[in-house]
Amino acid sequence: MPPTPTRHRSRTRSRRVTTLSLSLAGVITAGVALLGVSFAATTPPAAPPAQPNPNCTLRVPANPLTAQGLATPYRLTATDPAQGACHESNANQSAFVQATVIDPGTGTISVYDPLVIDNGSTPAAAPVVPTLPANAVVGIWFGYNGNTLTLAGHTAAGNCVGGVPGGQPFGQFAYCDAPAFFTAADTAEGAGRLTVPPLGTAKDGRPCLTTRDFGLVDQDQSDNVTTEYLATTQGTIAQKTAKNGAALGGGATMQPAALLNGSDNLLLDNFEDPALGCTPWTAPDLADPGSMVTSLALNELQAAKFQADPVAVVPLNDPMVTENNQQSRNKTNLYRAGVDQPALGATANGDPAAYCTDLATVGTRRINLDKPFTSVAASPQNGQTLFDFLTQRLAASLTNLGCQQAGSTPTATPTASASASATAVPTAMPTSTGLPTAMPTSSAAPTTGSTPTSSAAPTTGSTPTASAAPTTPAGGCTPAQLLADPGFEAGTAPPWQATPFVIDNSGGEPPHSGTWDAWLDGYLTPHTDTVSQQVTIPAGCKASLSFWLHVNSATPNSTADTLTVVADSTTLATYSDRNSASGYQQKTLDLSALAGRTVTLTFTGVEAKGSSRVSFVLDDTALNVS
Ligand SMILES: [Ca+2]
Ligand SMILES: [Ca+2]
Repeated sequence: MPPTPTRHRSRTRSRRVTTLSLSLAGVITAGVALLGVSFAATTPPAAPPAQPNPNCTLRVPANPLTAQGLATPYRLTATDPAQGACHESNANQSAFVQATVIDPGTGTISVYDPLVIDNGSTPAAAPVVPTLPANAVVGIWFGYNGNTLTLAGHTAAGNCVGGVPGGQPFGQFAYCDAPAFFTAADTAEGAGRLTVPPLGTAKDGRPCLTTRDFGLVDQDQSDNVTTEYLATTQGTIAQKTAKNGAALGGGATMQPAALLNGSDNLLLDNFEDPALGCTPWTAPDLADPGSMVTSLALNELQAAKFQADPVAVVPLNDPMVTENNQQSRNKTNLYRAGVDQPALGATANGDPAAYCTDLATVGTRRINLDKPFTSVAASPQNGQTLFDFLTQRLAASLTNLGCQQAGSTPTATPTASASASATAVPTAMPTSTGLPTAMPTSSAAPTTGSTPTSSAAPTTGSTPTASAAPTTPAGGCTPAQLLADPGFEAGTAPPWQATPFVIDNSGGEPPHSGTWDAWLDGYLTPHTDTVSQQVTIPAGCKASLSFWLHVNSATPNSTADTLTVVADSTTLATYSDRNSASGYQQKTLDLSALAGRTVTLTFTGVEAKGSSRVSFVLDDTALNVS
């Protein structure tokens, strides 16, 4: 894909979104500021600049894969000192290191989080020297709260990879000897020495999430780590251990919260799992006896073994694997090798459009499915529910991945859907505090008048006119279209009555025209959605109900999942998986027998199997009388 100005802008923006939304920077900086005021008289902390240098370099110590190397602090410096200093205690600049260790003889896995300190400083407490098993295989992963972390120092000794040699770094991510770790883990598992624990079942009845579930991933999946550090108000850093927590005296000299790395892994292990009643896989912390901790490597091992289709693996348009905003197969494969993902091939081919489609459909529906749990759960963003956080993160990811340009799903009207999704995504963003049900009502309204009226009228006009013209009832009937908001462009109910998330502008299932459609089901779990409207059909009229239907089923030969059209209790039509098609098809039903009655028209979508996904999507309805 050739680079475009839009892609360049989105790349920059994606970094900001990732950092801002996931780093907990707000929480921590607020706390630092408070303490800074309280202790200003005695301990003047170096106030972080308003715009801290977002690009820092981490110096890898000697022999990084040995016990002594793990216990030697990594040193943070500015990549370009002219852009300002880098301070590990500044939550916007913090870099994080996480090692995971396997004993190939026993298959035992443990975790060790090496320390990061400012270059030229000393740790708040000396790192614990871990005891490693004989022949231990050590993988190291990095995360970063700024934009671009560059590795320097003894990178060759650690087989460290931060990007294509001589090219741009991945950004917030790097690793040392990760492929060797995963190979050793796979070998141990194959030999029965290592058992990867199953995912368990979430409160929503679905398997617990993994870092390769489209319900969790964002534009740069499988990035960053779950490492936490303790920081003093003087800016010195220590490993987060029980001993250090006690020895350093708690609140008196410590920053009030640990330094955290905004990451997909942290989101999964610390927020999604607790909200959904799931438990992340943990292993002993070699720096903190008795403590069990999570790690990126554990997450990826579990995802590799248990994530069901569709499996999210790093796509070619992930901003961390592009090079000068161009896709790079080499860089994509390097990244994937560091997180135990298959190289590009016939499967897992990195197709941006497929990734966009799965993110928009599977991702949207899982987030909606989990709303009862995530809307009452904490998120990494202070004052924001987990549901709101996930909704905005998904919308930003679709934008940052250029999913509109990629054309996520073939539709009858590609131009309309492209512009529709483009407007839909940013609209959802500003609703940070409000409940998501209210989402883009206001901004969607202007579209309503123009688009649906003009586009819906001609389409629907043709069919009924032909049949109605020859026989005008003797009593006379004023021709009219009776349904309110026939293209769902109001973006809300009423005039339609609908179950949650049916009236949708996520672009996950693109509309037939305009920005909105009625998207029933698509949850990959047994689920029923309805959308209905009451209408009075005048006596003496012939009546014709038409609508555009898109059925998207993973099992197109099945008849288990159904969409029924009912007028009060009279079933007018039933569709099923067998009506699957790549785009919309217009359906027309004769309602003349209902003349003189007031009835409620109800579309009911039943996702019955739950073992395979089905979506029924409606748009541009019309009830024409004549
Ligand atoms: Ca990410
Ligand atoms: Ca529409």
